[in-house]
Parts: sequence; structure tokens; C-alpha cells
Amino acid sequence: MKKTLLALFLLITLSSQAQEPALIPQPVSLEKRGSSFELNKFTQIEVSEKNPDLVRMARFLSQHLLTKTGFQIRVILAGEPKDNKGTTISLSLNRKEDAAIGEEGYTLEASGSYSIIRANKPAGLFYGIQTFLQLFPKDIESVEMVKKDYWTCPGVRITDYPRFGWRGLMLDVSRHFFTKEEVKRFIDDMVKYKYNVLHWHLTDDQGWRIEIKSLPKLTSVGAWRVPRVGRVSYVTPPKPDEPRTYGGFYTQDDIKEIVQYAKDRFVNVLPEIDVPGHSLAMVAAYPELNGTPGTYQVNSLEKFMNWHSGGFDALVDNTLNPANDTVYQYLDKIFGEVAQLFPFEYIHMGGDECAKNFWAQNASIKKLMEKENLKDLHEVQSYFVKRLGGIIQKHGKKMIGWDEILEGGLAEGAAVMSWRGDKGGIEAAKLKHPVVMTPNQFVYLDFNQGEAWLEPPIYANLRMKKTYQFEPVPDGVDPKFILGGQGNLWTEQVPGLRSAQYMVWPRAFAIAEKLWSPKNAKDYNQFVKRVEVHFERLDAAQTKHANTIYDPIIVAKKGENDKVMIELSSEIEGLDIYYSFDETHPDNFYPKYTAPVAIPLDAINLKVVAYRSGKPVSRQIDIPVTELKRRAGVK
Ligand code: TNX
Repeated sequence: MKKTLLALFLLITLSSQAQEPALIPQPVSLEKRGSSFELNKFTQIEVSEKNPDLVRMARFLSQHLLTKTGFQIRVILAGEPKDNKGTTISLSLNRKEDAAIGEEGYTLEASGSYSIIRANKPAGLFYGIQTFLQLFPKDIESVEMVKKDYWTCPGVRITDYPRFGWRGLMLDVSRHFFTKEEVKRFIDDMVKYKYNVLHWHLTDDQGWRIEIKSLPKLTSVGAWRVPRVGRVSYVTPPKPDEPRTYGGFYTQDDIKEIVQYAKDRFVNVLPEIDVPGHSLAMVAAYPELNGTPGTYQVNSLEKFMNWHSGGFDALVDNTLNPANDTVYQYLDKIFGEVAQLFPFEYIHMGGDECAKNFWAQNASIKKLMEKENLKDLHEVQSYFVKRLGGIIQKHGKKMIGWDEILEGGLAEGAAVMSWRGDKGGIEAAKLKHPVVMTPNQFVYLDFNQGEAWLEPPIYANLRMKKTYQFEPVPDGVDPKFILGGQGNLWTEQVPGLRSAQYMVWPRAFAIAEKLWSPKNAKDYNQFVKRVEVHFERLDAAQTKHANTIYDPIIVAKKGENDKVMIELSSEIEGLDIYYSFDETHPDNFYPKYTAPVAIPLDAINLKVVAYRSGKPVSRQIDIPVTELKRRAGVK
């Protein structure tokens, strides 16, 4: 009797080793069933047939498991003799298509000594493998090999497929350069969360990053600027002969390598060449391309645009001259080479934020307007975009651009990336054009995600909670025109991979879920629980992430008699917030926030900290009263 009890106890503790599934993105359906699956050194991966894609997926999984666990896992063909001591992970391409799961879906069953991932296409197997790995403890992500006798995942049956086919992240490599290895790492992190488009913002005012063999100055001149740290637009302008040492570019071989690396992981790479605005790096290389004679230099993040309530003007002409035929000859060369390098069906031509103030003074543009009967400068931009659209089409690609390409008339067949909210997406979908949704108020990953006083300087805030409210299909729009969406990481204030990761995670968890999971997956509190599990996985993988979800939200409001009232809240549930005004550090024995508080006379700083279950979870935020008054609009 005692022995049986002991055996039962052991069994229960063993099976309870398997953690609760905490998957991101949430699968379409998940059922816990059977006992947990065990991975050990005798485990084998069995493929249903000798299909090269299938074998590649099997090797991909065995390689991952080898580096993390040290187990040498054999890949065998179904029917070949098995090691009886071992458990089996079977990968299978459906002979008869499973219509429910489509091109990227999969089913996964794991229990006891057998797991099987089935899909119609290799991409589905790849996503099934990502899910399977997420079912194991965090050490399966560890950078260092973790030695254990066996690993377990809970017994499950999962059916899963994406809501959208376009699930992207945009990386701006112009404002700051990211090496080839860093871009690969960015892709590695994306695919764990089932992203499948890398939108690569390759050119901008601060640097041209892609080798164009027929126009070598684009990179020999256009890829280099003066190094600066500090706040964009506030940095010291370069001195006339200051060395231009900051930058870099990808050779065409580098590009091919990255495209292949992405393809092996089912990621399409969308190249962006941003014209006719945001073109200062190109103009620095070939000054004949803008309409304002002069010499130009790649921008080093110093101020060169003037933003005002009515819009913006360029202080330096960073635009291409749409009335100059040479411009189109250059673009033909550039887009021709780009089309050769990138297999994806779309090329992004930018089109955003093109200042018109230099165009307005340009005689050749005036002539063009008369000749082509263009009534304003929006129509001039539209003329440019349409002509470029023809070039892109000639090179066998479809054009996509930022929502400004709607202004003055949308080019035939063009897809629109809606960034200034939903508006552009709604308009384009009504015109029956394909749309990718990237509304800045939900998915701009350059916006700060916590208390602005502590975060990198940027003009807007976007907390993960708000990102989780992203809904890719705007009301009243036919979903068939919405290809999907993206999170966009602009990098004016993001100088390297670690800070890029910090800005991306955890908000890209929320975006991944909105793009993959069914529309009804919207339980935020439950999502937060999974996010916390994944923080540990990112830590194991040495991927940086923000912890700003724990930071109290501080709001300063003007109360009666110009008093400043402070409101404290949090973006996740279950936190207790403590504060001080007396220059000492608050802990959980200090006043706990329950209702708005007035700033006491002579206070210098507000200090705030969040606890959960008696333990500190947030940073301590020290914020000057002068700043709080500024926010409340009180002198
Ligand atoms: C607007 S979004 C831009 C970028 C900036 C970004 C900063 C878009 C199409 N253009 O050039 O980097 O804002 O948030």
C-alpha cells in the first residue's frame, strides 16, 4: 500500500513538472489531455516521407534541441526501426489537405511517449514546432546548454492557424545601422511568435543601406554620417569637416544571405526604398536629383524639418524632383536591382511625409503641372507615385506605400500601409485596394512604453495595454482587403539591437496575438499572465525586453485653485502603488495610493513604486514636481 502511494505521489509530481501551457500567440483551440510528453536522449524525430522540406524542418528541430539540451536526436523516416527506449516526435505533411488549417496552420498532439505535428505545408510545421517549443520550460530557450535527464511538456491537443497572412515587424536600419548578424537575430526572435514579414526600411535621410551596383555613391556617400547621441532634432549639427564615420550598408551578397535566412524561416522580406521624401541620403550622393541646386550631406539626426500645427516644411531639400526625367532613370536602376534581390511580390516605395515647400518654388514642377494638368502638389506627388508604380510593375513587382500615396489619387493596383490611424486603410479598402494596417496609436514601437521621464525621448507614448486593443479590421471595412498588420520600429532613438529588443518586447507579443489569434482572443489579464511567462523565456534567450508594464502610470491634472492633483494607476491588475513626497524612498510601508492626491507645499519630487503580493515589481520612478506642474499646465 505504502509503495503504491509512493508511486502515485511520484507520478503526480512528475506529471506536474510539465508547466501550464502559456502560448503566445494564443492558438485557435487548445485542449489539455493525457499525460505529459517526455523528451529524453533517446527521443527521435520521425518524418512521414522523404520530402526535403520536411527533413529540413526535422533537422531544424533536432538542431535546436541539441544546442539547448545536449540530446543528439536522430531523424528517422516513418517505418524505419525505432529505439524502444525513446519517445517520438512525428512531423507529417498531410496527404489529404486539412482545409480548416490552410497554408500556415497545424495540428499538434503531445502526450506520453508520442507527439505529432501535422500540417498541409512546411510553414505550418514550422509554426507547429514553435508552439511545441513554447510548451517546454524556459530553459529550452537558454543560451547556455541546460543538462537534464528529461524534459516534459504538458499533454495537449492543439489546432491552430492564423487570422491574417501578413504578420509583420518593420525595422528601420537607416536612422541607426544594424549589422547582418543583428538582423538575423531580429528574425530569430520574430519567428518564435509567428511573424512572417520583415519590412526592411533600408533608406531614409540618415542613411542609404543597400548596395546598388549601378549607383555606387548611394552607399559610398549615402551610408555615412557623423555620429551623434542625444535627442533627435536637438543634436549638434555636424561641423563642416567632421568625419562621417557612423553608418554601414548591406552588400548585395549580404542581402541575398538575409533573404535566404528569412526564407528558411518562412519570413518574406519587404524592402523599402523611401521616396520622394525622406531622400536626403540619396540626394547627398547624387545632388542632381532634387530640384534645389546645392551640396548636401546625409543627416546626422540634427534638425532639418520644421514641424508645426499646419504640417511640416523641410529646411533642407530632402526630396526628389518629380519633374526631372533623370530621377526616373535612377529609380529604374534602383528598383530594378531591388526587384532582382528580393523574391517577395511587393516592394515598398515609402511615399510618406514628403515636404512640398521646395516643390512649391520649383519652376520645372510648375511646368510639369501645366503640362500634365496637375492642380496641386498632392497631384504632383501622385504623378510621381504612379510613374514609379509603372517602373515597379515593369520589374515584375507590386507596389506598396505609406498612406500618403492616397493623396492626389491612388496608383492602380497599389497596396496601402495605413499608419496615420485607420483612415488611409479604410479609404484604400473602400477603393478595393489591399491594405496593411499599422496605425501609429496602437503599433508604433518607437513610442515610449512607460513613464516618459525614464524612457528614451520620443514624442508619444504607447503602453502594451493599448497595443493589445489593436484591431486590424476597422469597422465597416470588408476584411478581405486587409492583408494583415505590422508593428513598426523606427530607430531615431534606437541605437542598437539591445535597445531594439527593448522597444519590441513585450508590445510585439500583443501585435502577434492580434495578427494570428482569433478575433475573440481578447482577455487582457490572461494575456498578461502569459506575457510574464514569456519574459522569463526572453531572459533565458538573452533577448532584452521592457519591464514597463509594472511601472505606475502617473497623471498630473490641474485641480481647484491651480493645485496639481496626482493620479496613479497601472496597466496590469493586482499592483499596489506606494509613494512619497518627502525625498525618501517609498516601500510598502509608505502611503498606498487609493485616490487623487495634491502635491504638498515645497515638495521637490514625487517618488512612486509598485508592489505585488508584498514584493517590489516596478522601478522606482522619481519625477520632479516641476515636471508634474508642466504636465498639468500649472506654473
Ligand atoms: C513618421 S511613419 C515616419 C517616420 C518616423 C516616425 C517616427 C512614417 C511612414 N514616417 O519617418 O521615423 O514617424 O515615429
